[in-house]
Amino acid sequence: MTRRRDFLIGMGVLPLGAVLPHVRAGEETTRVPGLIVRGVEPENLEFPFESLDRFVIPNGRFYVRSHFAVPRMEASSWRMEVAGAVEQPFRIGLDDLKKMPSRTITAMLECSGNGRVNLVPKAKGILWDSGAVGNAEWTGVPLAALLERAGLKEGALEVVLEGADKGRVEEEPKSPGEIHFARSIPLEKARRDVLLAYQMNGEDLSPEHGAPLRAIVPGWYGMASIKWLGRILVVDRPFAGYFQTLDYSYFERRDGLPSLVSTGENEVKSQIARPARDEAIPRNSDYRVHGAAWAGESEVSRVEVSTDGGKDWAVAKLVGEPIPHAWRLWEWTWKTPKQVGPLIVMARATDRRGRVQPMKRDPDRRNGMISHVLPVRVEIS
Ligand SMILES: Nc1nc2c(c(=O)[nH]1)N[C@H]1C(S)=C(S)[C@@H](COP(=O)(O)O)O[C@H]1N2
Ligand SMILES: [Mo]
Repeated sequence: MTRRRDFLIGMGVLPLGAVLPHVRAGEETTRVPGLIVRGVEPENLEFPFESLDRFVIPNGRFYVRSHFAVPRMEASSWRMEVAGAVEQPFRIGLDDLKKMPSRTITAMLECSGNGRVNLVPKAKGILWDSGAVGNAEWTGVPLAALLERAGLKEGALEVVLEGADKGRVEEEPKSPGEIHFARSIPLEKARRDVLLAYQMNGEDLSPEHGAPLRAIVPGWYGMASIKWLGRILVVDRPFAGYFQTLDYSYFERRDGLPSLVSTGENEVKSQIARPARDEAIPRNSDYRVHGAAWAGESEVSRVEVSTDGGKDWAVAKLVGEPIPHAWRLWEWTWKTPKQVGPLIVMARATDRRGRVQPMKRDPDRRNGMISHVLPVRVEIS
């Protein structure tokens, strides 16, 4: 019955007692055991973050965020176009891409809406809890190699990555009819560390994660990592597409003037896996508080934990070595109090740039970039 509860709560739109068309109550879908269903068409799946137990999330447990239906593409006939402000536009297939020198990186992806369920008042979009985030190994070809081959024209400014998926946004603000999911990245970032990946954790990309080819834009929120790549377009003026302006954007104040900016780099953030919300914790014992932290293009330098609502903070242990653009697991042993009753546990991360996770939500971020410290209520028993 827990699965059914997950569906109902996850969908947020179904009245209690309603049953999804092809998902029967109490039944796990064959494709998604262990993931929380947040949407069926298109399919959106959340990783239950309290189950975090390793550095790399296996493919079958990695969250899925798709705006439109998964485009059906045969890897053998798939071709990607490289065009725009380039000297030599070309099309390339998967076999030729795989002949190019490959690179493997570890990088985390976090959806800009991760944690949205915590926002008050309720914000627009899928009400993710803390599991629209994951860390994986990606293998593919650096975007720089394709740009090099195409040759950039004078004035090239940004690189637009376009997915083969398409559809209409029906609610306001409506899309101009049917559109592809597309985003741009500044040329400098595109050349420095964007990977065009055909493998995830050593396996061919699965359809829901962007087969046959997707971008990985390390250190940036997930929306930049375009799946099902169909076209790479070099442009000589800023791209202002739907998912770059009307969606996935926030207000930045310059000289007191709020100005809309496209969402880019990840904020510094830590998340607690355990204790889970409302977990009962034995009194007067050793308890392992643990989770993961990340810092976009910077590096996590410290994670602290508070068990008294934010008065005192203890420094947690960062596990392993830092890997650029990957998340960092952390842990801390809590000597739990003798006294029973409710308590608030919190974690906060700091990065090498000196950015600290804020205690309060900044409403200028609209419905995304949710990185403030979130309290986890537990029961000492
Ligand atoms: N073509 C395409 N690419 C996309 C999306 C999409 O809907 N279409 N969603 C983006 C968003 S918002 C996120 S958070 C990541 C999620 O990647 P994943 O589904 O592999 O976890 O993909 C991004 N790339
Ligand atoms: Mo996202």
